[in-house]
Amino acid sequence: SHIETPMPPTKITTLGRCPETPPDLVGPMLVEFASKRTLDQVKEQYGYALQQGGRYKPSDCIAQQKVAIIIAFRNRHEHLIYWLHYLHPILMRQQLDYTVYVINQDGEGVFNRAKLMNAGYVEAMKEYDYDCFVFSDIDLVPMDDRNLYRCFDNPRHLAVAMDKFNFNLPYNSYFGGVSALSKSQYLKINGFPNTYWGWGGEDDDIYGRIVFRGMSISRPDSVIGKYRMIKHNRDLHNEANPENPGKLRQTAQTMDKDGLNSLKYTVKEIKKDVLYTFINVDIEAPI
Ligand code: UDH
Ligand code: NGS
Repeated sequence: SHIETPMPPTKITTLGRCPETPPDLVGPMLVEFASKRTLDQVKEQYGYALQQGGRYKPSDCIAQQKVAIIIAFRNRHEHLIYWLHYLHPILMRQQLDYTVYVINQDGEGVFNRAKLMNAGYVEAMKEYDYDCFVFSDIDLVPMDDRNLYRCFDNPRHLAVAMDKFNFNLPYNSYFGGVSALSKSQYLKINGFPNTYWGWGGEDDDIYGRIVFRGMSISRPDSVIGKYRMIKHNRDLHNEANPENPGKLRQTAQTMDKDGLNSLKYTVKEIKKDVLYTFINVDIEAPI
């Protein structure tokens, strides 16, 4: 027999969408890398507001966008602490529904920033239906929280005024440091190239892909787009690769076969820290 049990009354709270302009932004901020910080201090300060894996969403409104922050990483733990210390409160004030993904290159082979970013995109998409992907270097901290870590009508370049370039672009087509692409913008360019091993050129290739697909670059102005970079020496196994600059003449031809559709890597470990999701990947790097 079938008995109808009446549903108990449920309290319905409907959240509205967060405003287009987040209300609690402060504008210009002091950013310095002289104070020593520990991961535990950062956890104590911001851990309470986060879900496992460095995940946040505003409690009082529905975020405008679901954003995966993807960082290509290896052996930069001190930089990671500064990045988390500065970025978590900024991203919270920006009222984003976000997760921080640290994509670690396994082993000592030649580094490949763009391929790690591609792996980060695929892994993030397995977890949640993100609308927007912000690709960031670990050593770049924005100096103004009005520089929104979200996506725009065209691919967005965020790091437009870095201290090391005297708060200017080094050249007009520069697309390095920090950028944001929506899922559809990213798919339109077949993701990033997988074949730029070592330092240099992958950001210029991405710029080319965007232009060849008829899109343009969106940017904040050079006041809002200021960044500080943590000073560091050149890493081991990430030497400038003399093969890379020449590849840029071929981007229009290579972009259809080198990218998301040719990506091969294996996940070795996924660790959910309070402050970030750590994904260790083998990207088949040459020694
Ligand atoms: N990255 C790592 N580990 C590495 C290499 C690169 O995590 O071993 C990541 C990290 O997110 C970094 C990004 O890749 O921010 C870009 O690499 P990079 O910082 O080496 O590039 P950048 O152009 O520096 O900033 C190049 C060397 C500059 C030497 C200057 C000496 N004064
Ligand atoms: C260009 C590189 C870019 C790099 C930019 C800034 O020459 O990848 O310099 O470099 N392009 C090539 O190598 C083809 S920086 O001044 O930060 O060392 O982002």
